[in-house]
Amino acid sequence: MSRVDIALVRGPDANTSMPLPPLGMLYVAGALERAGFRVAVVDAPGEGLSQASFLQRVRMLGAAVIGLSGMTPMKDQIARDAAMVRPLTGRLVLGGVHATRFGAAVLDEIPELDALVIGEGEAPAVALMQWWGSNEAGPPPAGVQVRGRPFVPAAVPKDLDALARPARHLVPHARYRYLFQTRPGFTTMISSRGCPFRCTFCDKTVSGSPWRARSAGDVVDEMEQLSVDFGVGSLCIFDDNFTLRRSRVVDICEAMIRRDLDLHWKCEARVDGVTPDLAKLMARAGCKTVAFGVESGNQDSLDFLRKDQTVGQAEAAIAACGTAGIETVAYVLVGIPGETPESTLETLRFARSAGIDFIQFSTLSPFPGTDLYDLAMERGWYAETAVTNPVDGEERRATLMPPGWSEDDLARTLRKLYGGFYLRPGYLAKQAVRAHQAGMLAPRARLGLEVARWYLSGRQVA
Ligand code: B12
Ligand code: SF4
Repeated sequence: MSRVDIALVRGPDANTSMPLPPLGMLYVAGALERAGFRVAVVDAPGEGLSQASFLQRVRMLGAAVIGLSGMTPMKDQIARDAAMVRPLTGRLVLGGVHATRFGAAVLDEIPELDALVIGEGEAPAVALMQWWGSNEAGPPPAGVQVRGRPFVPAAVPKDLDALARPARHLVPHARYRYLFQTRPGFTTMISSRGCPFRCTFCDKTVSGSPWRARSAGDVVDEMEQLSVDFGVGSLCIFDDNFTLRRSRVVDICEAMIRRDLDLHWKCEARVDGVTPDLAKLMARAGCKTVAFGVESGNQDSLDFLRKDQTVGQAEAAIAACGTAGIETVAYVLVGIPGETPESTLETLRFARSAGIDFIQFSTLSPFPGTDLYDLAMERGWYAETAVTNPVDGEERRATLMPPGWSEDDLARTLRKLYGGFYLRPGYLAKQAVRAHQAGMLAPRARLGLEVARWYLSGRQVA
């Protein structure tokens, strides 16, 4: 008899030096446990397992079903993992972004798979296990794609408070680390799903446009549980749009202050979502870092990307955080149509003067299902290049290659931007003092080392 009903597994990944908890899988694991299934999670990158010990662990579990997850850029790894674990189980299912975007085609691409879970996976995964348990009586459940059978999409969960919490007890969560972690004991969480904005490059395959949020009470209950039961001191909230409803952010922060939660946290936000008052309150509630999708310091580029935001809003949000004592991270895109390698350096000037603490410059990736991808295909601007940034998890990535740019231009511009932003004596001194005052010298030095290693390796320059 199998020791577990289902094992959700992530195979070794040589490109990920600092893996984060597999949150999507942990949500699915929580739902399966609640439904009475015996579940295990084997996270090779998180546990630092070699391929041999990963396979040994999975074999020992004797799982009737194995579940895999994956994003499109990792599709080769998904296929590798599927081939590796196939002999160790009776059934193999894939969920996550890649399965959701490409549906039945993935079953052709990866013959080892028996089924796909499309979209948010909690309810469909439970229904699939029950369907397999019933010897496939009736049609496949909603949200499940099986070879040669009709597919019916599952309804997206509207009441996120009703979901089981991620089954964090199934992974060695004390081992996870994050570049922007500010204290020992790190994990991630999600307080809302979806985003109503329409940025051309954004892949909303899984959670789509309708924004669904957990109540402030449920979010803060989970935070309290993380702090008390898991010893979490530093938390990253990975919502697409955490600050969309201001009153909910206010309620979350006030409840954190009232309950005296001693948590440091980071969130991702739009630049139109953080005002000076809100930043002050977030700082009082333990917010240490906000990452903004700044994208560009050029308004025409923002309009091209349909960001529905202005350069002025970015300046104001960054200033509001700075005044409140919150560090800012800006995500900035390189190779936007209409910009040239020279004009992109204007964004560098903007970034330096706006007082941003950290920047992640990335090339624009056209993902299937986005408007940018359709445009790239129509105009012949789609390419795959080795131009990555210091924190990219890929060796090659889908890259927009508009007129006026070559792979070499992108690589050189990225290096100039990173060097121009980070290698400033005044900036480095200021950051060192701030990090020291905040007791964050070690984590910040780690971040600096990652960037320096990438910069000095010169691997971007053709
Ligand atoms: C947090 C995050 C990260 C984190 C952590 C990833 C992780 N280990 O979990 C970090 C920062 C490391 C990261 C890195 C990257 N990311 Co990322 N990331 C996200 C983000 C913001 C949230 C993911 C999340 O936790 N969602 C919440 C959970 C609940 O949803 P979920 O993961 O989709 O899981 C649900 C379903 O998919 C399904 N499911 C998932 N797995 C499984 C497995 C089974 C068996 C079943 C049944 C169901 C199932 O059920 C889950 C519960 O409903 C998403 C945007 C988004 N909103 O999804 C982008 C996103 C997934 N990332 C993206 C990309 C491109 C990347 C990178 C490739 C970027 C880069 N160039 O390096 C790297 C890849 C790193 C790697 N090797 O994995 C893209 C994916 C695009 C695509 N078509 O694949 C997204 C969609 C961002 C975007 N809008 O463009 N990412
Ligand atoms: S980039 Fe951000 S604001 Fe734009 S659609 Fe995606 S999640 Fe929403």
